[in-house]
Amino acid sequence: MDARDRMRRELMQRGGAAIAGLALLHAPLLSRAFPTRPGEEVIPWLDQPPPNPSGGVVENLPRWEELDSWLTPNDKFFRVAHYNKPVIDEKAWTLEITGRVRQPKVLTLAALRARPRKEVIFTLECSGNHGFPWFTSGIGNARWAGTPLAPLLKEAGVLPQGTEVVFVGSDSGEEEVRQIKMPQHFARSMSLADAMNPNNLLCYEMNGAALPQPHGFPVRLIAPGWYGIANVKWLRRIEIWDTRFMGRFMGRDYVTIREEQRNGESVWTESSVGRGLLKSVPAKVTRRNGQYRVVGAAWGGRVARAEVQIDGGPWVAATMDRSEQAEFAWKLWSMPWPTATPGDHAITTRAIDINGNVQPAMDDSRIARKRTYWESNGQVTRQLRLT
Ligand SMILES: Nc1nc2c(c(=O)[nH]1)N[C@H]1C(S)=C(S)[C@@H](COP(=O)(O)O)O[C@H]1N2
Ligand SMILES: [Mo]
Repeated sequence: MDARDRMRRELMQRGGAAIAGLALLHAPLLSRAFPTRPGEEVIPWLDQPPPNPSGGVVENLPRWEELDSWLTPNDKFFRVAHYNKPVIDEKAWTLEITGRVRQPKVLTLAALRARPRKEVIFTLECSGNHGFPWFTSGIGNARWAGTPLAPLLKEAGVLPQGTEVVFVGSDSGEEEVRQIKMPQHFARSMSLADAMNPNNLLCYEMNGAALPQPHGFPVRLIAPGWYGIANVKWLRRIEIWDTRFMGRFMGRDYVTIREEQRNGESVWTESSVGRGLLKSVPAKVTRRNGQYRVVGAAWGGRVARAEVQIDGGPWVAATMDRSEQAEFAWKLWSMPWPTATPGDHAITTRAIDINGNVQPAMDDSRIARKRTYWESNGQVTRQLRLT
């Protein structure tokens, strides 16, 4: 973070008035991608995703064309639930911290709420997003609030042999491994070092409201920078283990299989989905007074800029919306399209991070040689017809 970022963040923390003042002084610098401007109409994409066939596992997918705010309202936020969707009575609920600790803990919601409060604005994307034609908007940005996890783990006193932190949800289903059928709760793990990251929250609030039931009421893990799967909802237990955790969502599902070429040799790798990857999309094309513009989002890593390619032409830098920014939040951007002509068009975008890494093209080996659908951060192309 450089000095200007720091200043911008301080201004943001001081609130909207300071930002509004700054926006007036530096209007061209702080050009806003959002919200929709008066008189602006959205041109719908031609390539609409097919209906969601997931049978309730994935719900509430928005259309990208609807994007008109930096924060996603709770009722517009996508949802994923692999097992049941528990409705939890907060009075009967406790969170247990157990396993390889000196001082196991049982915490009520009131006890968690009484602890220091922290907020983070974090864009949560399902790592399956763009893994299927129907699943292309499994992402949302919210202001999450809760209490930091690290001090609680410290108070519990993780023993020297404790290396793995397992987050267990209240939801459960039946799993079969090596012909053994067993009931299992939804669970994901992190190394102790990753779990101790000061950004991780035991989250009880989403955009100023109590965490909604479908998003994990009363408490979920929020792990900024990680794919959705790490953010365990309906939390029930945190277990400290001295072995690796190998549950379904760590070791079987949410696993990326790739065939890599190393010095002319083919090497197959299997890895567990972890941190979010650099990505962007064209969200919508708008028209006002005959003027077109492309609006989009970029996220997953430390995004520096976004570029837009129309009909296979040159890559053109978009204008980043600097009015609203946060370290773990998507960046919105826009680009005027003065040469728009009637007919069919293809719009592709790519994100570039502060180290110059570029979001891979669909034919990049990282994407083309990937055999599973998770971590699909290849460049997205959308189709459009102008009349
Ligand atoms: N307990 C529990 N937590 C869970 C899941 C789940 O099925 N059960 N799904 C995960 C997945 S795959 C994603 S993408 C995110 C989605 O979070 P959301 O439903 O709040 O959008 O929750 C994660 N946490
Ligand atoms: Mo997910």
